[in-house]
Amino acid sequence: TFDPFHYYSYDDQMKYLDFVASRRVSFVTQGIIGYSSERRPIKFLRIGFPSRQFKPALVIEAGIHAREWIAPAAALYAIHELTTDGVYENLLKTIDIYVIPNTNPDGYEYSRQHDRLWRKTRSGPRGPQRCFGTDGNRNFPYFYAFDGTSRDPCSDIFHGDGPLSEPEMAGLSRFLLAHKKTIRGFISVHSYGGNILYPWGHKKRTYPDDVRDLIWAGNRMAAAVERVHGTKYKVENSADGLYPAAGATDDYAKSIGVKYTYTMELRPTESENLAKRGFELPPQEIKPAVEEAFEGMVELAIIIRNER
Ligand code: 0X9
Ligand code: ZN
Repeated sequence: TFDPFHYYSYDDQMKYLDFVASRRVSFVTQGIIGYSSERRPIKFLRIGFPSRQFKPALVIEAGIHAREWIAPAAALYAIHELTTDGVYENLLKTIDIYVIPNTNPDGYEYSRQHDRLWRKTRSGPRGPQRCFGTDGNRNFPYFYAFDGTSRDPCSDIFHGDGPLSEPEMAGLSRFLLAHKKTIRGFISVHSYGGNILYPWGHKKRTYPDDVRDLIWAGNRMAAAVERVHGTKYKVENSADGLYPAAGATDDYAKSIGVKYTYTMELRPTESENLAKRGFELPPQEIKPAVEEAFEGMVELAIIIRNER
């Protein structure tokens, strides 16, 4: 049986998706956005009751950075709650939630088996030093390679051979374009820091026209997170608050017209981190971390539903 407060292998994550899809046939649909370099299928679930009326959609994408294990765990917890707790039934009659729990399966398994702090995909080798991997969150077409990225294939922020050079990212892009008419929200789940980051991310002091709406909704998400265990997430522009980094999923989603687009950096928060080891969030903390993150996601779903 599935324990949502455990770090699972990629195979076991996908087994859980298969299990949910087979058990809740009427309102859960499974799909594949594409295949990784090592040919692993990248699966997603669409959760929502069929409706004759227009339904907006929220997309939750996690795991693009291999070492951020709490991100796929949070996505699986969201699937678990949405498909087992009846309180979400009404919400799911008026909105569809797509969850892609792990967009970098090769990197994730490499982080589990060889190098805990691996970040990138596993394509390659490239260059004279025969280095592997591209930073998937630098591989998207909006202001590609503009700042905060590297052309060195050995760098942790290598942007790839060109926009969407990675099959995982090409798959995610195709998926977003195919559904862009319905997608109103997009959350890229990462760790760590305790932030809700809004666009644009490629350049400091550069914001979309509707940035006030994004800050407003981001503050509501942060308030929802805080109500669970008192954790204070910071709502900030990603370039101003962290650093400029071009070619990320959040900017790409915004650039194709998704209104409410965020990156969530889960626990540990920056202030806790001295004691808490960054990406290696201890298993005892999975539960509070995913519980609070989930409330932030639900809050955005409610906002989108109310604007329909
Ligand atoms: O650098 C990143 O890709 C993200 N931080 S992480 O520590 N998880 O690697 C932040 C991405 C924020 N979004 C943009 N800069 N567009
Ligand atoms: Zn990350």
